[in-house]
Amino acid sequence: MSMETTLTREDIVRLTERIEGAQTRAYAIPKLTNEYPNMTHGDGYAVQTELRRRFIAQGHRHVGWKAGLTSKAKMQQMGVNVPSIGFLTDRMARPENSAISTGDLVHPRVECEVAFVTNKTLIGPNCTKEEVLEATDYVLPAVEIIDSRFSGFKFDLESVIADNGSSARYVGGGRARDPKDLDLRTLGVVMEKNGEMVAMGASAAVLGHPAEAVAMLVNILAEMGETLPAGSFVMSGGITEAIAVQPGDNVIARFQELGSVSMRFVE
Ligand code: 0L1
Ligand code: MG
Repeated sequence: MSMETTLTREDIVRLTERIEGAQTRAYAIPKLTNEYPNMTHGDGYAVQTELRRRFIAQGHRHVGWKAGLTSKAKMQQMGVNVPSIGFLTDRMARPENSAISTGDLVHPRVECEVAFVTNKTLIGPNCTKEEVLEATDYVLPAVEIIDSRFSGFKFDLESVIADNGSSARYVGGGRARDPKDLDLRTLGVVMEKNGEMVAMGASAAVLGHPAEAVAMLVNILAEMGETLPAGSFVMSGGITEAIAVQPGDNVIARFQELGSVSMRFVE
């Protein structure tokens, strides 16, 4: 992925303010490329980096990263051929079994993911799946609540990257396991909403192996001049399709070998 940028510093600050407003006050905005049709992926990451800088300056703690658009199905749906990454903070985390408010979200949708917690620094640009597994303290099942801030889901990769990969909330749960004791390619996952199965998949949907997605993330970080520190929490990308949720919905994600993660949604 090229990190070439075209926007001026003023434009990056302007777009960051637009995204920050939409995220923190939960309203939809038009995709950024309507106004900046020549925006690049690098410009999207420049906006995302400025957003991260602002949140950290406001006291949010940066705890890790997420890989997004890591399944062929999602890439096809979006018409893109590269995954994306976004940052995760402590303010986005929600406890397992908790009530999650949708009043401060625009278009909440849930997807099942394997999360990794690292215990060694990972450095790109040639990071491999094997290095990721070697640097993983444990994996755990997780649900990401994504929330695209773009009106009518009309977006493109540049806009999604600037919107921090639609990151909004995440919930970890189940059992923490050493990945050496599991076959991470073949984990089956079922998502239920209000007692009905709404999505299912196998972890190989994520670039063939979820650790590949973490390696890809480390390699994108290298292009941004960054590394993945030990102690990072990393969401490796949706195994199932994203399912819309609304107040009153109860969601449970059941992962083979890893246990389940549940939550309910309220106003
Ligand atoms: O987590 C992800 O796969 C990011 C999805 C970004 C696009 C969307 O909001 O559907
Ligand atoms: Mg995701």
